[in-house]
Amino acid sequence: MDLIVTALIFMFGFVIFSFTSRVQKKLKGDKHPKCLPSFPLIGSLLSLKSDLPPHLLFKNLQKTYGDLFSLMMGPRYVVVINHYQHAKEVLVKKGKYFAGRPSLVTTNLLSRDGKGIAFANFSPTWRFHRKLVHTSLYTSDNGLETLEERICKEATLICTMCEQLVGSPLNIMTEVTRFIANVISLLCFNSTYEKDDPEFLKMLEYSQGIVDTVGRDSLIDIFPWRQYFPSEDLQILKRSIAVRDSILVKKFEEHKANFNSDSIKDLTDALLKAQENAKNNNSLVPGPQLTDDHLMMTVADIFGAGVETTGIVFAWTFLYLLQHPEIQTKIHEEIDNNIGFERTPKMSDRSNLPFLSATISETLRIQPVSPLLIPHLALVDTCIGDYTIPKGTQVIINLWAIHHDEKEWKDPGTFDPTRFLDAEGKHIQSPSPSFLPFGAGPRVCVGEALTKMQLFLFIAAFLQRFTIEIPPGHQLTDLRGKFGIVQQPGKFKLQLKSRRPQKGCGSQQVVDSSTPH
Ligand code: STR
Repeated sequence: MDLIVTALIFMFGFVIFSFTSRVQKKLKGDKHPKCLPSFPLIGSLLSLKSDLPPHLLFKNLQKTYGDLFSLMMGPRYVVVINHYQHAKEVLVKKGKYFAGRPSLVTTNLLSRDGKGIAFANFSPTWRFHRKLVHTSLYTSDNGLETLEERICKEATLICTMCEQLVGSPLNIMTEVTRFIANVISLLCFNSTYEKDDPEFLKMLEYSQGIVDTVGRDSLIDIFPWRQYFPSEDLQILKRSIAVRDSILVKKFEEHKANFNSDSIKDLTDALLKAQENAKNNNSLVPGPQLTDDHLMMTVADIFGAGVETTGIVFAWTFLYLLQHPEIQTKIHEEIDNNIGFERTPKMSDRSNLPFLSATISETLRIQPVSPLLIPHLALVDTCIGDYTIPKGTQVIINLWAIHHDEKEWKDPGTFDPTRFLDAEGKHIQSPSPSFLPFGAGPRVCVGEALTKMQLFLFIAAFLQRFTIEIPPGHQLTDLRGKFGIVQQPGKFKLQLKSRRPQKGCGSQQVVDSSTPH
């Protein structure tokens, strides 16, 4: 065994060495980014060893190596971008050149070798699936409720459920996540989960397993040969994927059995319809791939993204409001003055609630959901600024550094929604170009509009009815979060206080906050 490992190490050492020198040869004579010290076989691993999570480490390295620097992730040549100008060049200006995705062991396992949307390489199939998703999410020409109506319904349900939780310290996210997940479940599968639904609990567990292990540049992704040796992470990932697949296949088969092309109710139906159209259209030209595997991976990405993003922003917003009660009071005043207690907030209220919108933007700035985005890949020989970038270079955008750039944001570590307000108190979408919470360009988040709508409607409906407080005797959870493909906050407890309607302000029954249930 030892002999085999040694032989393998030498073999890979040779491959890595020849790759490194190939990259360096290509770069010779051109201006290339400063590279972290790098050695054959291990690349720059020694410089990357740190207690800090990668986004903070990269931000620190920026001081020594500049806004844009490179490193060797084992055999892979990686460029790290810490400034918005370079980020915009990669994402927007040269978006097509950098629209690839590196092929990683963990993301390949998750996406059945790069199918779906999030981790699929740039291709006509990828583009087609993305378009289908976009149309299915945002057009409702089938007599179903509009997206806004569906979200409002779930938001009202959350609030009604929370009325029963007023008074005692609780981990609110366990309850709230189901309503947030139900919106994406409706859109993907036209179904929702009830409290304590075993499938829902299974889904949360596998999803956490995936977030903990996928695309984190773990040793398995850096040294693909490690997948052939025992690894706990890989086991967790494989087990989580198996559970996901059992749920996914069941839903997919049910949809196939009940499919009716005249009644498209959700994303799965829409994808099946595209598959049927492609079958009926016996074109000689090969079209985008629409195998069952392709369809399932697309739904799995959208569902996974829907579950693992909006809830996280919701939780971060709660944490910052607990830290800044004065901000919560301002939002309450804004809601009271513009909506009152009689009706559920709507999207058309957004322009009247600039402080709430600014608070959401500030949360997305200070705690970007995906601090390093999903890595990009250069599809051609190209450049960033005057730096030469060879085809095959992996590009990591450090969104954290961009959102915490001291030159663009005063005291970037301070939570201050007023930076997103103009002199008249109106919400500014982006006071600095150094703000890209959903990425940009061809690979911009396909759920951006949906997420923004959910955040506004959920948070407005929630704060209309409740005040959140740190339970007596509890400490505020630290705000560092847990690094991963998404940055999750730590678990925390809060206490809900029901808000009493002001005198003469409608008949809605509101529970007195001071009487715990
Ligand atoms: C969460 C866990 C899961 O079950 C499936 C996925 C696949 C899509 C991923 C999602 C993940 C995490 C959030 C991602 C999303 C695609 C886009 C989104 C990475 C791993 C973001 O970029 C924030």
